[in-house]
Amino acid sequence: FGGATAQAAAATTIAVNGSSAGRTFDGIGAISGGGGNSRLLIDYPAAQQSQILDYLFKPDYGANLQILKVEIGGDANSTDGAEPSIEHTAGNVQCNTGYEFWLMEQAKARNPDIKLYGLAWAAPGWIGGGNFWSTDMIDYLISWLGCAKADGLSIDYLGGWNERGYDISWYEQLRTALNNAGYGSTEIVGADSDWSVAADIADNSAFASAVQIIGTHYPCQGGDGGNADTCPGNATAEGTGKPLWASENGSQDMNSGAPALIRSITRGYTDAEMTAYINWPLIAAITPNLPYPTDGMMTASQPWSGNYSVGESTWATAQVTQFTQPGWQFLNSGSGYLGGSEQNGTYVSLKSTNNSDYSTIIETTTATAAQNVTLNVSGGLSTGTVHVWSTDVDSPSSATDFVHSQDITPSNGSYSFTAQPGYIYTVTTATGQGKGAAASPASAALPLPYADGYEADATGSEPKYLETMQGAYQVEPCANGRSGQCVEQMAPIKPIEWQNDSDAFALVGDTSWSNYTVSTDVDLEQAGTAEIYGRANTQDRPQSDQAAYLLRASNTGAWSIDRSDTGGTITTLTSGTVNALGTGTWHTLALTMQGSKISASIDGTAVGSVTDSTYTSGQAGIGVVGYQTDQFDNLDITPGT
Ligand code: 147
Repeated sequence: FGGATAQAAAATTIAVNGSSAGRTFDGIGAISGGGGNSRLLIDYPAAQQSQILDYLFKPDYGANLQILKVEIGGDANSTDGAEPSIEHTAGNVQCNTGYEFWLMEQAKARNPDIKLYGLAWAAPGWIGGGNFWSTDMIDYLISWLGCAKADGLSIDYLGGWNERGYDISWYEQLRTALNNAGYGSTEIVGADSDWSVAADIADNSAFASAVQIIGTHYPCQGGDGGNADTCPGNATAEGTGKPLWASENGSQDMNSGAPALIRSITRGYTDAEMTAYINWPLIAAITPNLPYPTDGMMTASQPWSGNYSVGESTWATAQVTQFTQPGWQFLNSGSGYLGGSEQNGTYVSLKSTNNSDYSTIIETTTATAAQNVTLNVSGGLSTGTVHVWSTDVDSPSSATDFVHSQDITPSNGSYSFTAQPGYIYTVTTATGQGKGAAASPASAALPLPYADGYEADATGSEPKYLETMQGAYQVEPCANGRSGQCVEQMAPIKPIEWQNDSDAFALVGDTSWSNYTVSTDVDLEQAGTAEIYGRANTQDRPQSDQAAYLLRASNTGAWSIDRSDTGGTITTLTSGTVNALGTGTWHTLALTMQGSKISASIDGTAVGSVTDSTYTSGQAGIGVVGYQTDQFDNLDITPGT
């Protein structure tokens, strides 16, 4: 004892050599889609909406995303909702549906260099007679690219079918069709599934020339509950010479998932030569009863209060994106494991296209002790002042997020610093970075009464605050003698699904609502059953697993009060028959929840009542059993006592 008792810290020397080989960096991005996760963002008050978009896209402010991948809506549920198609029925292209074009425009307005990527999860049922891998689907994708183009958006990357494998000849036909339609510069990603596509690309030169990028999902999820301790590479994929992307990864809480996020980026390159990382999802702009309510860069679940929250994932992402650009080059000499062991941490170095600036990103998220890091800069790179930025990503706190902690003057191109465990460090010659300071208002429930006659909503849009879970609910001129605007279920047949089928339904409002009456006018356009939801509570996957009370009413006059559970069962609590409602005429349905009493009325006449105390709070909603194109109007939610 005495003397030098401290254990020598592991030490690493990183050779940041500008002449090193390395792959081209394609960017870090996130996914709006797969699906419905951005839904409430477009309904935010202007000031907070702009702040949220700044945190996501504005350079040198927050996540500074370099790639925005969006869902090409298909009228079917793709995790947290159904995103609307541009073509609910064959031949009727409506470019103004949904929010993804709007979101891409907002991203481009903030960062003209952001890359755009489109991918379908589901598709309208008319396509290919229900066959996704069809010429109809290729034509449909070209229509979607045309809608983007009409908005001034050029789509850099296009995929096939999310996590549903691939059809080689379809991809080849897609390439030809894109070239012929003037989209030769749009690169095709194959196949947004697993690595198996690589073997077919390696074996088949026609397929290889159709697909420009190999995109695989969750390559860094490993077997460790999403902790991304390794990112097993794929030698066949590497051998193709194509860019290799984690074209979806993540599915992590916005705070606790940040260490896995940075490991997936750095280890994605050191272990698997992956040059892009795309996080699922971009944002959780959904109500908290839906699956994955806190995943993404941020949460924004209350357009009525403007409340939002910036996740640690934003700052973990910023540690890479604010210090690089797509087109920079990885330096293999400056990429590896601290102290030679992945457990101590990993690092990657990238140089600018100016061949002078560089950034080295170091993560110590699995380290247990401080380490000494020496960087030796050579090969024509700048030996000027180095700026050190850090985020304590294992113990999130705004005081330790994205801190410019140190400036170092290298001596003969060499310098050292101490890396604490649990951190991300970026050492860089680049400047201009910044940490956004906009602050969210407090959270607050949406007050009752709440009503929507849909007159203020844009025609073709999804009504304010309405979260479509299946099918397509869209504002349209009212039918059958009613003036003004109504909401119509626009998907006339079962879509090509990505997950299971359910009623075509939509939820609205605050999950804390407890005692209230929800009423709506409904016009049955075809024979069948319409429904209203009350106390819509937790939804499990798939969307049919929705806790709620239902009033169902059919054109025949048959009605029931039902309870839908997260196990996916629907139990009839009481039922009866009134005079036929018929089709093409307007009626009013109402469901009242007061304590454990659940009661219903049709056209103002009480029809039934039952006692059930399973669910005590939740949202309202509207729905159709099947895919009738029924209309709804005058949603009215009045508080009980
Ligand atoms: C993804 C879907 O592509 C997303 O739309 C969303 O549903 C997300 C939710 O976690 O799931 O699919 C995954 C596929 C594979 C894994 C995780 C998600 N995986 O292997 O861990």
